[in-house]
Amino acid sequence: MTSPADLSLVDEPSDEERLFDELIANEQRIEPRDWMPDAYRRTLVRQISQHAHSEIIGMQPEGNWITRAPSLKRKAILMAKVQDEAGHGLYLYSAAQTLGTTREEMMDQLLSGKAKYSSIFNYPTPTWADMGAIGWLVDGAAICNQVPLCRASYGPYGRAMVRICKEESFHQRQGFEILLTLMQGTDEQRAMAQDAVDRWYWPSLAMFGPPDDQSPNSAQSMQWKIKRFSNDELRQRFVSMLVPQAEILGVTLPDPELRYDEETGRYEMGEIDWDEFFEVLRGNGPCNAERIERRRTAHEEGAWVREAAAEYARKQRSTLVPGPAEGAVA
Ligand code: BYC
Repeated sequence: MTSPADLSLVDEPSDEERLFDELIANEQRIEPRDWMPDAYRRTLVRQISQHAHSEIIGMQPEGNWITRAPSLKRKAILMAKVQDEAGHGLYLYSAAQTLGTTREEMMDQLLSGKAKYSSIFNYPTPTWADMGAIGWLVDGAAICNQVPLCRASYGPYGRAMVRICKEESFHQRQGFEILLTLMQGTDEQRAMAQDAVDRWYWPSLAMFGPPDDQSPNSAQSMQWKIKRFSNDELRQRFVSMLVPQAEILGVTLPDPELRYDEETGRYEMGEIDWDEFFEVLRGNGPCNAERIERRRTAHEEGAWVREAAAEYARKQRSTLVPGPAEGAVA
């Protein structure tokens, strides 16, 4: 029979756990070699790898417009933006690798459909104005969500986010500027901009994830200080950022129920179509199949690059100048 003394031993946190809890409580960072609970590690790998996949898949809707952007300057800007997204994916895969998961494992999970990536990238980009709406709304949502992640308790993730957020700010401005230019153009251009905003507004609100009462991971992630704000709090912050910017642009946000409540100091909004969101997560969005197929093909066609890079690294290692202890010449 277990005595009360034995039970108290079972419940007692280990020294490692105590140190981990202390670091979190004191706003200090957890680093790759520190002890961490398995669930903390798993949560980080899940979130960081999903984030990395989102950046990589997120290159497709815009990559689609590089050759068709309306001027050389706009092509160059868009190309730089898409390259930034590749870079963000790489910082994030590297951060996830510090937790003991290989790049190959993460890529397999993406290509087999096991890993999620952001719902937003399963929508099509039929017009040039979509580049404006993605920058303004999607990168705008990304900034709201990601600035607090710069303070995430896991060091490599937080540090990667600092650089990513700086670049996201530029992305958001370039999107805003595309829409502003269109809104100062012809009736047709204004209609194109409004149509893109109509199509991207709701999916960009859904990007923040399910409502707080249906978000299974939020409470624990906030306790671990990976997430600093809940999905609904960030969505609210995003809408309050958009309203004055929409006025400057002269576009209408497509939510007839949107209004500021003086009493609560919050925006009241219409209902997001969560059935649509969960369908997209199940792989049934307008572009899910196309996005994964494109990534799979790119991965297969890029095999020779990975092989060449691995061979180059092997050769570099084998021709390394020996250190003084092994090869010092008198
Ligand atoms: N799409 O308990 P919850 C970018 C999943 S890249 C798909 O609230 P959590 C950009 C969620 O994963 C933008 N799935 O989860 C790139 C969970 O499923 P699992 C990407 C979603 O993790 C290129 C389940 O729903 N940003 O900006 O606490 C060009 C329950 O959710 C989504 C990031 O990845 C979604 N929208 O909170 C332009 C930011 N939402 O994993 C722009 C980092 C939720 O249990 N990630 N799910 O099977 C985060 O901040 C958090 O992971 C989330 C979700 C707020 C997204």
